[in-house]
Amino acid sequence: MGVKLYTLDASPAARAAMMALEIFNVPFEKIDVNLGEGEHLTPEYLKKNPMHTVPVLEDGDLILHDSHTILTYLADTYGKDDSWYPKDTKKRALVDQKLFFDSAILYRRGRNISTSVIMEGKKTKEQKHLDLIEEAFGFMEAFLSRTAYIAADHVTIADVSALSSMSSLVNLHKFDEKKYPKTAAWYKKMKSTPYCKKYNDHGEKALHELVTKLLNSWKNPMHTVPVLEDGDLILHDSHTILTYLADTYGKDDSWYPKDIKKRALVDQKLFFDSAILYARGRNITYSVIMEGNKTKEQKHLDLIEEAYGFMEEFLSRTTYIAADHVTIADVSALSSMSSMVNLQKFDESKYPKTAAWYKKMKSTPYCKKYNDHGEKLVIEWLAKLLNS
Ligand SMILES: N[C@@H](CCC(=O)N[C@@H](CS)C(=O)NCC(=O)O)C(=O)O
Repeated sequence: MGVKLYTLDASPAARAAMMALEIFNVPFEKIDVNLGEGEHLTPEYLKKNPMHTVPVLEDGDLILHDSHTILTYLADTYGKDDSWYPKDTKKRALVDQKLFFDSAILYRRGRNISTSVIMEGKKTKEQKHLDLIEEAFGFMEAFLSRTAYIAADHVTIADVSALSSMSSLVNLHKFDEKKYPKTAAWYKKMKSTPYCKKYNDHGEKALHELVTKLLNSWKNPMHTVPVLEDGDLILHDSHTILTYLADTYGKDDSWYPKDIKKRALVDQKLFFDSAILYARGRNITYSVIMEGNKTKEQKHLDLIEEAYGFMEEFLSRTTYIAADHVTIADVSALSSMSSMVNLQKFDESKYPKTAAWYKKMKSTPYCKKYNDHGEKLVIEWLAKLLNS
């Protein structure tokens, strides 16, 4: 009867157990327990672990829950020597102390937040929970100022346990490397280990993505980026963000006029960007990236061609798309155009006014700083998918 581990990649406790199995070279059957589907609450699972947590280790007739116990058992049973978990009672006590520290402090303080967001549907991280994580970072720094690893001058199972918890904590609360230099160095070392790469990093990312998604779903029920937070105001939709920023932080009203008629012309072009320019580029990016289509549909390309025509018409009337000076409507159109020209050939001789406007807008410092890199990433991503 081989070793079985009931596990879940996103769980820090389960990741510690998987890393230990790897370290002690124990082949195991990985049985994923989907907590979201309630697989940990079935009568069979509760028989193995009345506390319905992952991980659970089965080794022959022994069934163990609690990752820390699993680590000590694996080290004692499968460790080639006692360096990971010393037999010397004093040295062992120091490792145990840090395992209990992980159980009660490091792991628990991360779980405060993940439980409140995932299980209780809380929409923000509570400050008191963040303060407790900050304090825990301080404890780590104090330990690592005394020994190179958290329980000794060499790596022990306590580091493996703390690593899985820390890797979740740093995603929940900013970890200031300058404030905690010893912990930062220890963390870097632990993160570079092969067992961490194999059994921690993927699950760490999965948990981080889940928590971020749940927190953002409150900020933006439409789950799009960008979302702007300015104090207690949360705004989604780039066009609204642009109007808000111009109204609130603009030195004068040239980017977004206060005069109702002039403003209406800018609004018109913002809606044009939202419904036509941006949407017609997204037709293609969505079909390739989200739906896995391997070619650009001709009807989508035709719609882009038509949109170029609209731009040319607007720019034959005014120098910029909503006025004779630059406005936020140009900024919005610039980001959409810079994606479209990579999707459908933009013929400069057919659209000379648009070509001149585009060149001018592309040479602005804000475009170079915040548009060009992202534009390039999307082109590369699409090219890869279309050629795959
Ligand atoms: N002290 C336990 C904590 C395990 C734990 O709470 N696991 C979480 C996932 S990280 C879990 O299974 N939660 C489901 C539940 O409590 O019902 C250990 O180290 O194994």
